[in-house]
Amino acid sequence: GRKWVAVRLLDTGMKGQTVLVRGRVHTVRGTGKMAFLVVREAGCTVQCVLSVAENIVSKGMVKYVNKISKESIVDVEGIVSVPEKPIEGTSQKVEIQARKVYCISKAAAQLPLNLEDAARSERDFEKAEKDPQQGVQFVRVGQDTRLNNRVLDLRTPANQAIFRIQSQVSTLFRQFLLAEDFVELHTPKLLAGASEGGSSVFKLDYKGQPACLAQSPQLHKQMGICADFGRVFEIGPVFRAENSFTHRHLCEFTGLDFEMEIKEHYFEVLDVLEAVFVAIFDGINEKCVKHLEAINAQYPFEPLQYLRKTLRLTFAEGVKLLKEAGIIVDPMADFNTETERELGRIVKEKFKTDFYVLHRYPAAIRPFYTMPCWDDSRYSNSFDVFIRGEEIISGAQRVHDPELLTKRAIECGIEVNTLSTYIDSFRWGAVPHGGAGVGLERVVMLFCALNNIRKTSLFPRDPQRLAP
Ligand code: ATP
Ligand code: AMO
Repeated sequence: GRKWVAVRLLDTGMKGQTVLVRGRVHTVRGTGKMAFLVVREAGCTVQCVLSVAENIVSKGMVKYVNKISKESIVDVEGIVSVPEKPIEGTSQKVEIQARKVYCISKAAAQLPLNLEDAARSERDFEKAEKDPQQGVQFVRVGQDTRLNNRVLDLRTPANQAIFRIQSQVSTLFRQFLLAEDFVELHTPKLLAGASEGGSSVFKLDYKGQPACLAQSPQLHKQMGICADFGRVFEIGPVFRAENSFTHRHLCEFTGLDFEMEIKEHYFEVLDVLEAVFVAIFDGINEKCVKHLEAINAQYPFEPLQYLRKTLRLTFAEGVKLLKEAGIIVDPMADFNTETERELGRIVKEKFKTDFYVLHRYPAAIRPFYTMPCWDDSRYSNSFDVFIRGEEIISGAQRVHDPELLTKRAIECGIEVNTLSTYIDSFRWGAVPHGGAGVGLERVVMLFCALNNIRKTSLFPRDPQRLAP
């Protein structure tokens, strides 16, 4: 019978048709005789016009619609029409000449943030400040107000787009790996000990036993390899009791992890990883055009530049590039955030890419499970991957010899007793293997050049935030 249409699907081809749409009251303005109701659904907007002329709707109906509070849910029945020029501030090219409006759920009259303000770009604010004659008063919505009222904040077009892109990233990751013969596993998140070093672990009581929240699926994804799954991956929560309050650290994030048998060289892991990411970037650019536009409208950014064949530099080459630019760093110590960014700028300039791999890190700055290089044990078969000079991925070949693994754990000051079942899995024969861990929120943040990881975390957890 009745034709329900999603707001985003309304187009000029439906001219003259009677449709039903459900959405939120984005804005409503009117006179005694007319009401202009902008209905929003999933970040897309359409104008619905109510007019008493020619007895299309009653005066009472216009009055009623003018009073519906913003963000209420309404059903609108009407005829699709095509205005001469697109209605400013709406995303769809059509209008609806409304016949009936039903309010399905009323929103509170006072909202903690104004959705129109929350969707404005920095450019809008600058324009309004330069041009006070216009008399428009925009209110900047601060990060805490947004995060405290995240459900409302998430309704903006840019936020809708961010999380739809995030969903694409994990979908593309999963699809690519499944096609490459990987198996999706789910590893435990309650563990007896730390997997990435003790300082950033959440401790808890497990029925009287000391326990931790998993800092990564590291140990169990490797045990999946020892259990003969050959190639495994997981998409799941990762917990880190980070102390630092930075733009790129969360206390809970989503890890995209994989682990695989290595036949000859850790470059086999990089081959898979780089192919996955080219597929992810291509996939977003192809499938998320509208979402990228919505993000750009609020947070303008340069599109990500990446090569068909990803650039691989050794850590030592990175040190050399920095030196040539006059930046002297300790060749055996990790780069700090500023140096990483600087190297990102140098690489972009020289190789025309925002996405690259740095490998063969000094062994001393990698986790205990990392395989040292066979030709020089001061270095390791490890890598980090960067977007715009910031780390999104860490990975390596792993030590699969139980004696060496025990020795490395002790040297790194890890409590070996909590690792005994992990180390034991290598005593029953273990194939050489390696893998990587990706931070999903960082991928989306850096793909879109956003300035804070809280923008790409649905309900962020940081050292000061445990709600909503
Ligand atoms: P990984 O755990 O793989 O290293 P990460 O991106 O979380 O991933 P960190 O180990 O936290 O990296 O830090 C990497 C580099 O960033 C370090 O060398 C450190 O110098 C720098 N860094 C970390 N935290 C901060 C901070 N709060 N402020 C400034 N720099 C930081
Ligand atoms: P690492 O500790 O580097 O490696 O973590 C892997 C990736 O996870 C992301 N990440 C974070 N994202 C948000 N907030 C944080 N606090 C945070 N910490 C890390 C980053 C990082 O590159 N077991 C190894 C991976 C492996 O070798 O397979 C590991 O956990 O994007």
